[in-house]
Amino acid sequence: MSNRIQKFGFLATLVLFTSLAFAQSQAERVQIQNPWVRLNAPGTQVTGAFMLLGNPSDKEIRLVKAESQIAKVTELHNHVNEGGVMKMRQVPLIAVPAKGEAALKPGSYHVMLIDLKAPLQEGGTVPITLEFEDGSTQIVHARVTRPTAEKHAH
Ligand SMILES: [Cu+2]
Repeated sequence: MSNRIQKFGFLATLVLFTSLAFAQSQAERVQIQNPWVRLNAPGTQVTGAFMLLGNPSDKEIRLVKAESQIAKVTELHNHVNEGGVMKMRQVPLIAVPAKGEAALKPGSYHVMLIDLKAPLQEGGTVPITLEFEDGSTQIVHARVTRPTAEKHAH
């Protein structure tokens, strides 16, 4: 076998493995548990959405965008501690590590829903479209839930 054919065989194998690794989109690989939206406080037009993002695959998944028809603006946020004061910051992405998970929860990462177009109904669901780094999307239906005492204020 000539050197050239060996090289071709190696490259073909490489391409095969690469295409297998990318066969599933990030939206197909992510596993979403318990999506919920905080019932917004009376008189406010902003709230947060929370969920657990699981990644059973061996490649990182990156959530890069969220959209919802119920809000004019939807952003990805985190809470950061600035000199002892917790503040919200917009983040460009939320990474879900390979064989790991990312928790969107009060006081941490969340989907921020700004300028709500209609009042939320407790027990109802809100559709949120999640977009991942590869452009794939998944719609989650987040349950509108009244915040309890331990889910401290936004
Ligand atoms: Cu926020």
